[in-house]
Amino acid sequence: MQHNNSPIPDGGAPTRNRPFGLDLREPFTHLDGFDGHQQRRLSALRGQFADEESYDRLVAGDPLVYEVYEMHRPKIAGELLSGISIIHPGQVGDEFYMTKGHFHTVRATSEIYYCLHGRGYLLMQTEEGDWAAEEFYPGRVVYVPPHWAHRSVNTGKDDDLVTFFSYPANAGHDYATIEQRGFRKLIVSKNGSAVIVENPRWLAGDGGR
Ligand code: S6P
Ligand code: ZN
Repeated sequence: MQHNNSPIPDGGAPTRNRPFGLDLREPFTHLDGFDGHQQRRLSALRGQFADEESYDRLVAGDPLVYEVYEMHRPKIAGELLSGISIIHPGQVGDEFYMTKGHFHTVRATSEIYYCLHGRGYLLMQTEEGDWAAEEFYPGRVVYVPPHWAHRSVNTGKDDDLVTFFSYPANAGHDYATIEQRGFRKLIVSKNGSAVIVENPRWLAGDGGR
């Protein structure tokens, strides 16, 4: 394995300028090949869970909800960003742990996910209110077309949901639209199963019109 690390013009972080490979194998606990590691705790998801009473109770301990390992590349068209998302198991009320969810700032950019471990869904929606939920299980690929917001949801009882993702490096992240409007659907536990229900607090957008 040959890595030629040199400064990159847009951020100064070292990057690899030669082809390289990475092993992604169980257990997904030592992801040394990645450059960045972010952790998101429950406090980062304020306003996103339907059961506010349960949220307020749980946020006092601020549990770790998910982690993202990233491979740094210049954030320019032609490059790809990729990494691993690990959503830990848990619920707020009857709603499963999930990511914040976002649109790409450059709406015309897509993304691809590959599930390595666990069970869950990729919940998606357009600004016009169309929605979709694609299941995650090991070996499953999910494609997010341009213009679709996306949020990963871990429906496993005790298990992490682990996915590999890749998307155009110039995509950017628009979190504000989802923070303000929410997702149209919630994924909740009902009698031991994961079910998709309406989000009563979802604010339909105008599709930018
Ligand atoms: C980025 C891609 C993933 C998410 C990650 C965490 O475009 O979709 O890397 O960033 O799954 O989700 P979020 O919504 O907190 O960025
Ligand atoms: Zn994305």
